[in-house]
Amino acid sequence: MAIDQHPESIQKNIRFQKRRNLEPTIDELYQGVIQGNRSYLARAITMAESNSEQHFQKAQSLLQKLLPNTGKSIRIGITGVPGAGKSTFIEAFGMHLCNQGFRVAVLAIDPSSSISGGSILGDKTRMEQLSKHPLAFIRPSPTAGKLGGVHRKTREAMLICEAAGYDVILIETVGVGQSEVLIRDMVDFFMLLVLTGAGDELQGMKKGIMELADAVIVHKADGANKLKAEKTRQEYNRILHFLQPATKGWETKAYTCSSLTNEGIGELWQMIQSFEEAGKASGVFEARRKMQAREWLYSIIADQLHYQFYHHPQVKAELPKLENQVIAGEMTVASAANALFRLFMEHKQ
Ligand SMILES: Nc1nc2c(ncn2[C@@H]2O[C@H](COP(=O)(O)OP(=O)(O)OP(=O)(O)O)[C@@H](O)[C@H]2O)c(=O)[nH]1
Ligand SMILES: [Mg+2]
Repeated sequence: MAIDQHPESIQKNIRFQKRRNLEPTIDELYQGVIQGNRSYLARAITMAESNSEQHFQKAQSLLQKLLPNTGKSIRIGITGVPGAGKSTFIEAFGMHLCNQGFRVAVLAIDPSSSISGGSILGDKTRMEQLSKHPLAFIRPSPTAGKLGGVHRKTREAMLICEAAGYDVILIETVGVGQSEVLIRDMVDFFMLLVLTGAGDELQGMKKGIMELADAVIVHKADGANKLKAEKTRQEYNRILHFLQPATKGWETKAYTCSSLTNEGIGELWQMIQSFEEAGKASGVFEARRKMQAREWLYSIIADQLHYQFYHHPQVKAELPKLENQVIAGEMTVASAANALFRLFMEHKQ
């Protein structure tokens, strides 16, 4: 039977079935995302995360269309050493927000994902309730690829979630060096989760990381650990007092909370709301977003240049020889680099 001989509702279904395996158009993705359809949201993010050139172009057209619908959420970054309880905290904090009617998107940045090939973060087992909540959307870390690393992809996923109407974006990243700086550049509010009994650790903790934070959370402040947590909080406050605050006009302080008992979770959300209000009133909030967009542009240019250079056929062919000459002390570093750049410029692709 021809499709137009069926009643209209069935026709629709058949068309849907037929197209189910086809890739949605940019317009379908756009409509789906702004209507908050989770399946389209997930497909749009998958497209932005894809390493295929064709998907990259399509995702860019989609993002361009979505851009006016982005920017309305509060973007919160959460870092801390492995086991600090980041995922458990996101579960408790996210549930607190969802129960107040906020829509919460959870993204993860796993800088090692290009090596391990999978995500160790954003684990749904630690976010059992949240992953089932209709107001929450959880997305594991993308893997790095040739068209930019995990940071570009996470940034774009964040914009797509905003266009889909999510009010709060939580980004989890494991605290191991460089990733904190990169995540700081994409969020409005950045929190560092720490543990108690960190006396020595406190001394050795990199000042740089604490200077990126808008709040230091002494986590797992429950049971026998509660008193210790309070002491640790005071120690952190003493140190923070001497450090440069991350956000102009905002004093970075230490707080305690427990994701098991939920104690302190509500207060943290109130504190973040005060941060947003104060920053919006003073203009600091908007100024940071503008600076982040500007820096993002330069980082994408740098990524692209890096990629183009190292994938340039002549450069690829010559690089090992020149590298050997440099190592053998037969050629200076600068002249080897110059020779490669000449090849890159002369043989434009
Ligand atoms: N007592 C107590 N334990 C907690 C709390 N939050 C997390 N934990 C425990 O700490 C352990 C680590 O928690 P995760 O949430 O997986 O920690 P994480 O920082 O996300 O770890 P990675 O993703 O591996 O970096 C788990 O065994 C949790 O049950 C808390 O508030 N109190
Ligand atoms: Mg985790």
